[in-house]
Amino acid sequence: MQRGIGDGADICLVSGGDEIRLRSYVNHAVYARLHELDYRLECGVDEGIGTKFFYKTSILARVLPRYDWVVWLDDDAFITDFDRDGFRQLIEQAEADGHSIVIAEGPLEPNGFWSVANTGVMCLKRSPEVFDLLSVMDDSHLEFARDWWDDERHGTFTGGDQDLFVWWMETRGHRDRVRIVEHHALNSRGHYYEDSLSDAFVMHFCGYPDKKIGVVAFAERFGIGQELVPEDLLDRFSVKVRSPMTRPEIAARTQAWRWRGRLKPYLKPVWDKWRERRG
Ligand SMILES: [Mn+2]
Repeated sequence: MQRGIGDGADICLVSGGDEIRLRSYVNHAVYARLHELDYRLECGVDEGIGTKFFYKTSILARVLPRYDWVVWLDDDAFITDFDRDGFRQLIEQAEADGHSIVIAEGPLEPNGFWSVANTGVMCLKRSPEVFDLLSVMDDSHLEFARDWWDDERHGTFTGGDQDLFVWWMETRGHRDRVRIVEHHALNSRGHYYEDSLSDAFVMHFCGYPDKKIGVVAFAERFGIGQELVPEDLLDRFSVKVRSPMTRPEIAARTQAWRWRGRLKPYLKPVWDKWRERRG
């Protein structure tokens, strides 16, 4: 039986990659239970994957046929506003407006990175457009995207699925199927949070050299556990293991993080040169 949009069963949150490295799966699962969405954590290993970004393609190609909509969440994206029924609202709006994809702008990062859209979080409808998108999300199409890319217009080229998304949207005639929302609505960054976890819907830890300590530092800033899930919801959904990173590990990683910060001005020119040579 085909169920209607809005009763929960046909929207699935999906995350994964080739390893479990952060506590985000608890964050995602609790949110999904609370808002009656399905949730899948998938391992994307498959034949012919050259770049780690494309585990995402492999996962989405398997999961999308099973639902009306899937919400992709990178493993470094954590929901911070549990009261907000944000995915469902965006999807209902998209259905009303004839959109097949809802994605957020890639807002300016402290390191100067930005992009037209950020593929760390996106709502995707089971539709011909989205299957077409998945068909170009692989290593073999990256050189087309790179040749076409204009830093001034499109932002930072990252060498992955995000660039392919922008290239696909702008060149394959699907721009009118895509809604690009403002970052607070779907996919934000730490420096855009002021004093509350509900300042934005999802916090995406992109660009952190040590994501684990990035999450812990953000959690401590807001006096919440390492899952970024409110205590009453951890209780309600029977989460037994909480904030597993120990004090000594936090101290050691924080120290390493500080050293990296101190060395960065010296290492950056070397890194830039290496990237340049790589093209
Ligand atoms: Mn990410």
